[in-house]
Amino acid sequence: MRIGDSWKAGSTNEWIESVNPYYNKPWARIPRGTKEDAEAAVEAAHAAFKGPWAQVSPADRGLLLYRLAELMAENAEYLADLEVRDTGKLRAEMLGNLRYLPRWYQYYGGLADKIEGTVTPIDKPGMFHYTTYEPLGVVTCIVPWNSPLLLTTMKLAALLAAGNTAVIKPSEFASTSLMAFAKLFEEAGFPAGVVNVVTGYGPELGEVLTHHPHVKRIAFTGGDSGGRAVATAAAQTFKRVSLELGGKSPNIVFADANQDAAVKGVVSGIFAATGQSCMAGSRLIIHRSIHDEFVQKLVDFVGTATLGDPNDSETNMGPVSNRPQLERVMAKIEAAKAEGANCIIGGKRGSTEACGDGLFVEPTIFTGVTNDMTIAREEVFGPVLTVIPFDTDEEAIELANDTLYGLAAALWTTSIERAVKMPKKLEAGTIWVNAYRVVSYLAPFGGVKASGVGRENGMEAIKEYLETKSVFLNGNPDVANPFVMG
Ligand code: TXE
Repeated sequence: MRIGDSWKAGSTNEWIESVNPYYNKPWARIPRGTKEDAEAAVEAAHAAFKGPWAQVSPADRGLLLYRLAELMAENAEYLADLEVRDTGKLRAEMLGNLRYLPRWYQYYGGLADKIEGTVTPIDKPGMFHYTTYEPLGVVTCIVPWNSPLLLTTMKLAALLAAGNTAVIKPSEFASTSLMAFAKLFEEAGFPAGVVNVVTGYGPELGEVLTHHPHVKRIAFTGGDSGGRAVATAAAQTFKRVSLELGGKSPNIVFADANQDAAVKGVVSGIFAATGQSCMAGSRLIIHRSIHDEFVQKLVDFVGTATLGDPNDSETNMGPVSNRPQLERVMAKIEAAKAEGANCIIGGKRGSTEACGDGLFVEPTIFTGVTNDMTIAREEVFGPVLTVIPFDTDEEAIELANDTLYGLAAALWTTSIERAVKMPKKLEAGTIWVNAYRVVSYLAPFGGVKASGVGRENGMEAIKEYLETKSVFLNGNPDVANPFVMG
């Protein structure tokens, strides 16, 4: 683990095996950090915040972030390789991510010296008023296993540009890329303690990372139950929190859609990354008049998807990332069958030769689904699509919004009228029209309802890591009536 200026095993010298889900074999071991280790990391981050990091000017913070971006680009292949081994996700996707992620550090590096306060036209005679934006202090980043570096970067670039320090807690299932990434901060010239990485189990480390008085903010991405635990803990000491908790996102296909493009959009929404994406388009909401034709096209397309080695450029879908997740996905598939949904493709463990001993699940589609079935309500976080027909635009919106979640939604249409009207009616943080699974460092990302609170990416994300200070200067020689508010 990276704590302050040193590399440490856990204080009890216990280790957690990291399993490569393609071979279904351990390939690395990571320290099982303890509460004492988490405490040391928070102290190191706090010391850096009060000490050397506070001495670095905003412009120089920006230069450090640019240097980090260069190092990340130079190490893209290596970091992508670690993520593929830990998560089983396609090398093509992880390397694509790694080549894009430096943009976040460049963008926020550029913003670091543009955090300007305001002068207020204050309504108090003889007074002058201004605001400044100040960093918060130590920020805890708690991230899941599906895209460790992407989901960390969406927090870290903005929080560092704003002048905070960080303790990162990767998932116990996928820690190695963040440990390797931590090395680059030293090389880039960041003072020790600005970025710390502690590994281990969430609830154990969470007792410090979400409670410690020096932690001023928590940025969390993960499942509902982890998110609820973190938010509850944060409430005890009134820490600021952002939560990105996944979803049950609707992908709506209208009768006037370009069907071939929509088929690809639906596939990218739910089968890319083997469905292990917070923004997965897991509910296809489709106009009844094209239901049969579209579903047939989808089955034909999905039927040709190749499961196998994530390093092979011919592979379309890798394994599920870890055994507990595999078991959750299979249990949800069985429950959907028992509930009466009609499994028209997939529904089983992947068993081709290329799947070997890997944790594969076949791409699975259920028709005959109603929106009240469990399979249409709970996040599966796997390659499982439910198909729900609609008759009118109003019904499509009603079905799309009839969910606890609200991370993303997409619509496929050639009607400019629908393209303009529908986004206003959809309850989701991100809307795509004739696209799916597009993310940019420039575009705010986050959810509504049970998909969470707060936004990452884009200009406004930097404010998530800043405190506004309001300063009144009294130019009057005296104080007016002291018993009445000024
Ligand atoms: O997530 P967890 P898991 C969903 C998906 C999946 C389910 C569970 O449906 O099936 O969540 O996945 C840390 N205090 N998503 O178990 O537990 C944990 O160690 C502090 C959606 O992997 O939420 C890890 O680092 N930390 C999602 C991180 O939280 C705690 C991505 C996320 O783990 C903690 C992944 C605690 N009490 C899964 N409990 C998305 N939004 O993209 C856990 N953690």
